[in-house]
Amino acid sequence: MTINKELIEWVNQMADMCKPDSVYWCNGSDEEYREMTDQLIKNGTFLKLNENKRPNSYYCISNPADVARVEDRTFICTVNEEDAGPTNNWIDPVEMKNTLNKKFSGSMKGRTMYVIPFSMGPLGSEISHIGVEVTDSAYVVCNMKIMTRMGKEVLDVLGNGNFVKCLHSVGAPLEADKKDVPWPNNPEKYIVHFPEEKAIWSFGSGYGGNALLGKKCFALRIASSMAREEGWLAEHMLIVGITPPEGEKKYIAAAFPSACGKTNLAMLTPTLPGWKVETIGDDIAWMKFGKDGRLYAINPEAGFFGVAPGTSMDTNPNAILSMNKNSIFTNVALTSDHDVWWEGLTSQKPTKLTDWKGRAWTPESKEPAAHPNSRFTAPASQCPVIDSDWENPKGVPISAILFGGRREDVVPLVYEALNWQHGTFLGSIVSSEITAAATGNIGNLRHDPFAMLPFCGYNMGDYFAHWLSIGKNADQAKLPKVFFVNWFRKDENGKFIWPGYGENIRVLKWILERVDGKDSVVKSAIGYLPRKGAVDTSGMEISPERMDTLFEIKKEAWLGEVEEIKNYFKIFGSKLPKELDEEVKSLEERIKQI
Ligand code: TSX
Ligand code: MN
Repeated sequence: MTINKELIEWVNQMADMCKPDSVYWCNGSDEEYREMTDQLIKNGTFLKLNENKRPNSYYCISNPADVARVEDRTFICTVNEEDAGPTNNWIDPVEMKNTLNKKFSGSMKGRTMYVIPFSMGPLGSEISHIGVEVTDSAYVVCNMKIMTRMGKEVLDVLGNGNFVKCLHSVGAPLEADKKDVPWPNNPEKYIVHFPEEKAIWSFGSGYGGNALLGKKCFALRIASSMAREEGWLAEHMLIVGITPPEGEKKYIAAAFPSACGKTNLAMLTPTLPGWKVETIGDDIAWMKFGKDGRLYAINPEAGFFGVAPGTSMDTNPNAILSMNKNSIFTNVALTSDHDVWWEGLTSQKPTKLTDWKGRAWTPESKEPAAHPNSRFTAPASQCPVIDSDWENPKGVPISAILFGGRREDVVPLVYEALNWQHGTFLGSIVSSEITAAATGNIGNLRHDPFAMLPFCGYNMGDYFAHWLSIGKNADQAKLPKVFFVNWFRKDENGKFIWPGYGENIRVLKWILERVDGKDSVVKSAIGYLPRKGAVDTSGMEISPERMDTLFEIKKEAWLGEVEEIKNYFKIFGSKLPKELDEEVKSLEERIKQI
């Protein structure tokens, strides 16, 4: 199986603690996948979807108490509390290990412990890293098969090398002769990271980022901490290649908070004739400098774990086509002919459905048929616009980095940072208006620096400093240019001014022209704005006056924004890099001069 003594020893230790009935090493084969899905069907966890409509695809509903990431149960356990910082929950690692040793003791009784060797990133790429997840959930194994490169080949590449230790248990030991439930979990949940040990211990949840440990836990929280040590970047960013009608393809990376349509931008269907957008990834980017001094990015994942509601042939046809086979659906609604449905999939609601709680549903029902955080798990290789270089071990060179948020006022459609330091400042001030009632008061601003608030595995102040140092140590001419975008500005009647979606290619076009050095900007108090007429609106119904409102810089509103930023920056205390403090102050000075 493996020659890696440390791995064998660790698996033995975990089995001694968790006391599973058996230990199974996953090989990643299609045959193994079939055995797992058969078993999940037998257990009532999976339902096979209509083979004629959606081959080799499965339907699954979770326990209603286990439907999303649990940020208040997520911990960064560093020796020093300051290393976790003000945006993370911290507990002393020794104390946490004590607590968790008890939780995991016998937690896999009556179950199989699956050992999943996986690679984040193309096998053997210098930017990739290997993890091993041990889990008592076959649902996790099936999802990891789609979301990562998983199985035997990974052990060959690993050899005697290092790996990230990922321990997962749903925390529901099975008593002898007791029948299992379809979605075992534990009301007490712990999503725990030990960055100094490169280990993850996750207890009690079987859902998404809580349980598929390669994604948020490893590829963002642990990897961000590794990246800081080793001088690279692990970011919550999509990556796309953009090809002009008669021009060279360029790659950009973009970070947005949730509910801003990251997956939609990652698979954009451009409205401008002759333009092409191709997908490298929709969620995570690992970026390292190449020998030529440019920043190269890989997508560490192999699949999409996307929010289903709102995804349709209108909003994101390439996502819909990615999931037409070999996919898993969790907490969406089930149609009478055993296919899937969710709010926004079709304008006409089906007359009869089974909702995500397994109840009969009709359009008159009070609650949505699909859970708002319901998901599709689909292989990236099935995306019709997947980039030919998406598995290139070298990665793709990044020409521009975009930050953005959902802001109905104040923030223009697009502007460009003055330089890398100012770009780092723009990343640090990312914020979004809250759209989901569950997350807080609708309309309130939630600061989400670099869209990394729930995903930074160390002190966010040190993270800002890391971004600054990346810029200081690089060849300035080869650094990506930084931009800020906002698709969500509204007019005085509360209507979106910009049509968004495929029309966003017009903004991307301007960005690529800037990368090419085109003189299409005016300097403003907040950064470079497009010159009048520089954003291509040909064939689009939008008046020049309405375009102007998209770029309006309101003095009073921006002074309010500065106060908001200054106030937010206080939480970082002495960890706030002086450069960012200087950036707020000079922004304020420039606005006062308007
Ligand atoms: O994903 C979105 N994008 C990016 C697309 C590449 N959404 C959906 C956000 C929730 C996930 C958007 N919503 C975008 C957008 O650019 N813009 C908007 C706002 C909007 C919504 C509806 C319309 C226009 C703008 N409809 C009409 O104009 C008819
Ligand atoms: Mn994400």
